[in-house]
Amino acid sequence: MTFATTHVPLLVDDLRRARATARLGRRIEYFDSIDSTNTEARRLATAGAIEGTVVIAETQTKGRGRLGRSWASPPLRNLYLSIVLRPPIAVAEAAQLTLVAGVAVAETVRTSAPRAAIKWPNDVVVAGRKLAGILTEMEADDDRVRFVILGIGVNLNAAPEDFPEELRDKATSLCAAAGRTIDRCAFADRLLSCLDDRYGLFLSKGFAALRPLWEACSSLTGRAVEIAGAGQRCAGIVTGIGEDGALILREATGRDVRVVAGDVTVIDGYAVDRQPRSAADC
Ligand code: BT5
Repeated sequence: MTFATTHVPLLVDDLRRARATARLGRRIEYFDSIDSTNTEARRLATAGAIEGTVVIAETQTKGRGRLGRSWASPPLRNLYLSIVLRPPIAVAEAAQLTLVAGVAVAETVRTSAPRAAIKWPNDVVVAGRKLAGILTEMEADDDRVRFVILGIGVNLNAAPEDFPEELRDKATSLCAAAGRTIDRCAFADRLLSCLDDRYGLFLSKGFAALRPLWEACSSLTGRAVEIAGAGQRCAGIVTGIGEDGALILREATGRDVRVVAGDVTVIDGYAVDRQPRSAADC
């Protein structure tokens, strides 16, 4: 695979035109460089930004993952965006938006890389290497969500040497998986369209309606895993996902446990090589 050596800025005005009448992307704020698109989107949301406001940057100096981890953001190669959502849902349902976004990212990536799959809760991987990550942050009034910031990072045209040394054998890009350079503007438009559709389904019918789509993209069902999170560790075979988005594990004792957050390690290796079970229709 030969990676492009020159990279040009995203054609944001084309993206703005394409998204002008859509729910997600009707306002797009674009930055050459920013600390974190999630931080900027949160600032805009606090100041009253409408649902569907999108922040995109060519690079981030403090791109964030979960739990204070960092997100490598080499300039001009990839997609770093955050979306302001104002769903009329309870706080307990907000984590399901990570799964909704996972479906949209996986379905969009699969149009170029059919082997891509979701690794619960917030990764999209190809053959065990991370191609995309999702960071969902929330503000609430009592039990109701005030806004959610959905941050999505997708490695599109990064070559291995664009990543820090320690990520080179863990990360991949869509360019590497698909064997061709990816048009970042067209990808962003397709991703936002797909997410708009899946988010609409979530709002009208709840996560239960998205569950089959999520299951069709999951890399974990049937696999032996270990999950560490919230100070505890459990292990078992993944049997699926609940209607509330919890991962369901069957322990060696035969008992089913529901896991709502954590980091998954696949015990039987990473040979994820599945064809999609349902065609992406975005
Ligand atoms: C995530 O966290 O995967 C969420 C990443 C969200 C990034 C987006 S970019 C736009 C928006 N603005 C932000 O500031 N963030 C969001 P987590 O599951 O905690 O995974 C973080 C781990 O992924 C790191 O500790 C690394 O091991 C790995 N990693 C970091 N950068 C990566 C990259 N570019 N590609 C693949 N893996 C990466």
